[in-house]
Amino acid sequence: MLKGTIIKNISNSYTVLANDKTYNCTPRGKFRNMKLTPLVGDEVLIDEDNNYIMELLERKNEISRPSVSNVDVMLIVTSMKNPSFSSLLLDKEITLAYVSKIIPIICFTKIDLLTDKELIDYKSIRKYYEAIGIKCFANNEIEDLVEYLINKKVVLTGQSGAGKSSLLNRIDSRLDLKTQEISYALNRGKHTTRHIEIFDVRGILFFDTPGFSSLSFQEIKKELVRDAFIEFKTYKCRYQDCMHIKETECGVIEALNAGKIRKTRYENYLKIVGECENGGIRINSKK
Ligand SMILES: Nc1nc2c(ncn2[C@@H]2O[C@H](COP(=O)(O)OP(=O)(O)O)[C@@H](O)[C@H]2O)c(=O)[nH]1
Ligand SMILES: [Mg+2]
Ligand SMILES: [Zn+2]
Repeated sequence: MLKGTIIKNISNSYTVLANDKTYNCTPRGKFRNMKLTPLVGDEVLIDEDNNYIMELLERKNEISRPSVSNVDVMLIVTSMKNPSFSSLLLDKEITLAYVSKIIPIICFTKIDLLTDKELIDYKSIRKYYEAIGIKCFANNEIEDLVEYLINKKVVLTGQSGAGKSSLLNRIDSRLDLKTQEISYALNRGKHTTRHIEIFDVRGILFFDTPGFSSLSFQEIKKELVRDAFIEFKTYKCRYQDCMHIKETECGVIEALNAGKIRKTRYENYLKIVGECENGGIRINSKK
């Protein structure tokens, strides 16, 4: 038996990378009875003589649509202009990453298009996220970014036109990906079958699929969203389960009023919580 990682899946065929070799395997073993479907990103044990996946190891995380597992980093490509910067979109992506137990990092793009005044805003936005512990890069800091991402499994996310394909090209110019396209793909349309694959780009393991297909919070509990606003945890509230909305003696609201929490960030928090499964305001007028 060998331990390996599933790096590709087409219907019931899985490519497993183990000790620098690839094996085309089919699932066997007890997990099949448990209705567990192997995902790209899964750590598995294989019977290398018969090309069987025998065992699925525990996942550290998993996202659906696209279905992948064991994502180390969500690389959020965030344009500062064309398309214009949206703090709400960024905070939604960060929140979904944390809710999915994935570390978000930000790569800002199109800094070169900013006026001096806009540059000041950019610096202050970046400084805030860095201060709360989120790694930030700009797309001209490629070597620092590569150094951080090396040997990690990465999902790229960010709105269309943000500069995802361009970023991959900057990381490795041999990729020569088409830019200005609606969707990016490392394996440009050679295959008609929809499949997911992991590509090694200078030692970074990129899932060839964009991040969250939907930014919906409808099925997410508001407490999880609260916990995803990681800086809120540094403030003490009177109530342990404080949602930092209307409670008295709330350290987060005090920090907000003291200018320690960005106003837009807090407003985004309220908007996102409002979209949650149990986050809306309930009106019990109907009988
Ligand atoms: N000025 C400028 N243009 C950029 C930058 N990054 C990407 N672009 C351009 O923005 C457009 C969209 O980029 P693309 O990589 O296709 O975005 P994607 O949809 O996220 O893959 C293309 O015309 C790129 O050349 C940047 O940092 N500065
Ligand atoms: Mg693209
Ligand atoms: Zn509070």
